[in-house]
Amino acid sequence: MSELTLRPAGDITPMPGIDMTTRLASVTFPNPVFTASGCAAAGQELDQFFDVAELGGIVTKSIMMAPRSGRATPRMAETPSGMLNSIGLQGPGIDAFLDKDLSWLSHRGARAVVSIAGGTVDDYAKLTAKLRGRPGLAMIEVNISCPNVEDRGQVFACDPHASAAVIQAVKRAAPTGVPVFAKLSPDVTDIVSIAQACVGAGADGLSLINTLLGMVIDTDTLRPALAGVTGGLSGPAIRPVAVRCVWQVRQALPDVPILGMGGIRTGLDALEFVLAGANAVSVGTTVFGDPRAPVRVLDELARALADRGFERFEDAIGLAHKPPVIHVPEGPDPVGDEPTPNEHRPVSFEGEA
Ligand code: RRO
Repeated sequence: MSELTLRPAGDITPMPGIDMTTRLASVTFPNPVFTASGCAAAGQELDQFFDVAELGGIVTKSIMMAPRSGRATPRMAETPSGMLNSIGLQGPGIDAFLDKDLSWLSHRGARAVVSIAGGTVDDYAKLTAKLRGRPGLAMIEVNISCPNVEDRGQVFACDPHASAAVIQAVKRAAPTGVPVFAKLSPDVTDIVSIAQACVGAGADGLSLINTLLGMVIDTDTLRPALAGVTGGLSGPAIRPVAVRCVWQVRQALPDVPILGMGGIRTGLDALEFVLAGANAVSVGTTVFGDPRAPVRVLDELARALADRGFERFEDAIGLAHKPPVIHVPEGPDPVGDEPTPNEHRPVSFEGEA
């Protein structure tokens, strides 16, 4: 890894006796809570609310080669338990991002997960090449699933061959030791086949999920609420979809690291993703209402694990895929077919992975 300035886990807020470290491919992070791409730019705005280096990582807003103003306004609409966005990849372009944002994150001692987005395979390769040798770069998230593009054919993550072509190009250009994660869309018939194509092309891990394509019509104007007509749906409304995607991909690819996201508001929401198979989680939409949410979720997750008898975060990853463990106290064997009192007790897990 090139000049990576990672803070040691000891600098992080103490957890209640839990080892919160998590490994994503070749990189070990001090804890499993990250920001989500697009919800906190490059972290500067959040730094007034907490130390951005306290999180496992800061996932930056997807960056393209050139500066881009994005879609016309209005770009946001409220939805039941969620939000619709149609930002359209607004950003300063890779050169300004590297000079201003990535260097700031590195200076702050944060672990930067840089999200990249392109219109062509070549764009992705060029963006990746620009990231070589950059201090503070912990990981690359390859956004192949932005719903807010002119042409649905540009959503690489809707097609396994297109996804694989992007990932292969990024892997060829990526700095050694920096994991490459593919960010997938839930808007496909079979997310597992896309995940397999990405891993087959060299992805070191998967980010699950991007927003779902949605639409709101304003019943006063009688027209679409967003200027871009459709947008990406995020927030708690999509959490069960996201948990399902993490579950299915973990089932099919048991050894591939997953960064899970989609409507996480609390530590228990995060725990759901972890039990489904996420090795780490991103907290996104909820920061608009509660900018301290990522550190709060981290604290709540650590406490939730402690309350359930875990000593290591990693022991909880994918646990929901295992059969429940029923504890039967020692004593004389029950006679007959009647259930013993113990059989009515809640099932408990002893943190075994
Ligand atoms: O910028 C956006 O409109 C956007 C992106 Br890049 C994305 O990946 N997901 C989303 O909901 N919006």
